[in-house]
Amino acid sequence: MKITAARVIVTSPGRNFVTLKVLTDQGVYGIGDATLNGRELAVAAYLDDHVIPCLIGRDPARIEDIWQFLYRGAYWRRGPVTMRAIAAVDVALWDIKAKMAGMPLYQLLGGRSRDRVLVYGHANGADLESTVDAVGQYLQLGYTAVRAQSGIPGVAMAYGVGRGKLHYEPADAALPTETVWNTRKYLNHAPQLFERLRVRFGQDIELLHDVHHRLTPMEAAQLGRSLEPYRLFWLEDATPAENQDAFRLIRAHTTTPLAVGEIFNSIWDCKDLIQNQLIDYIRATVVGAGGITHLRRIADFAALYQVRTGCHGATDLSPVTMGAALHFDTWVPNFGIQEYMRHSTDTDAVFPHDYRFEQGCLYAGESPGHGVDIDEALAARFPYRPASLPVARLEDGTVWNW
Ligand code: EZ4
Ligand code: CO
Repeated sequence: MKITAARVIVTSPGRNFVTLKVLTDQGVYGIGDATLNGRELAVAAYLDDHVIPCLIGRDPARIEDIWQFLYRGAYWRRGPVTMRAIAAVDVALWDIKAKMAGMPLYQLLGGRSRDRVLVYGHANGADLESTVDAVGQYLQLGYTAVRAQSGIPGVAMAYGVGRGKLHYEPADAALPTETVWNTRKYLNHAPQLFERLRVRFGQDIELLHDVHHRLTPMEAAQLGRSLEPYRLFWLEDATPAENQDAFRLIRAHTTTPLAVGEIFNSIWDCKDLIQNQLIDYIRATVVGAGGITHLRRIADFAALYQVRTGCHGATDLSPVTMGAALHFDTWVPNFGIQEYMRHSTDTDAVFPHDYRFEQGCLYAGESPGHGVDIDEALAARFPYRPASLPVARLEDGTVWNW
């Protein structure tokens, strides 16, 4: 069996996606996601100029060998652009292998470890009251786990507050929108949100919160401690993770569970946090961390330390990543939770898929492969539009972590 061609499809059915389609001499093809929010064309060029020419003529069954070739062979290892390109190839090859085997992908990984995949939705509102209402809406839709983010009085455009009810799309302009951040107001406000949520909805639902890298280690420790009465499922990205020792300090001061890793792209980003037991959930995902081949290596390592998975699943991860992630989640023994932001109807139409939502859980489909395709004719009707993630500044003008 040989790879005969591969092409990159860039489409924007509501937001930008980069998709790789790998074709073979047996008529079977595979699909992979290569979307990197705000930097889409860099990955498309990396695939077109440097990866696809190396794929032609190779045996698509040699997934591990092709992964090693693209990773070690580049000499310049890791990085978000390279690793997303590798992920796209890897997921497309797993798709081909599973289609050839006539099996859903989770069967090839080792079979089912659970009946369904617990997901959490994204509730947000401009103020406390509307955020509480938004959480209520998710509960009505059947969710049992909800991430809550609220606008903060005196902070214009706080992280995580969208314009629509079920959608939140931060990449909102061709050039980065500049937002303003105030840590003091946030630290005063966040516990009030979770106090209200527990009063209104009780103790049995799972509540999550994303700090989005905004705090220093000691501020994060204070927040973790002030949220302890509300028993969060996790507190995410409490401080930037380049210096992983920072999490020792947070850990020493709070029992609130910690999640990190949506921007990680290899096991080397995860290693110290995991082996020092500084986190509880690892957020690395199929598209971000080198595909199924590499993510399962991360998950197996995490299992040694009772760290569980919590794959990133925002809307900038295409339905192809969601489909692949659900097969991964169905298999992985140390599963924790899966993030699930609903895609727009246009996105769902461009990417026909067989996963489905029911009662707060997603179910991987049973069709051979990962179960997600791309309608190329429809994709062509939604051309690429430049869209950047925002930038945050403190009130004195200092650039901060968005
Ligand atoms: O802001 O994926 O937990 N989810 C998140 C996301 C990220 C976006 C950035 O592209 O933090 O919503
Ligand atoms: Co996040």
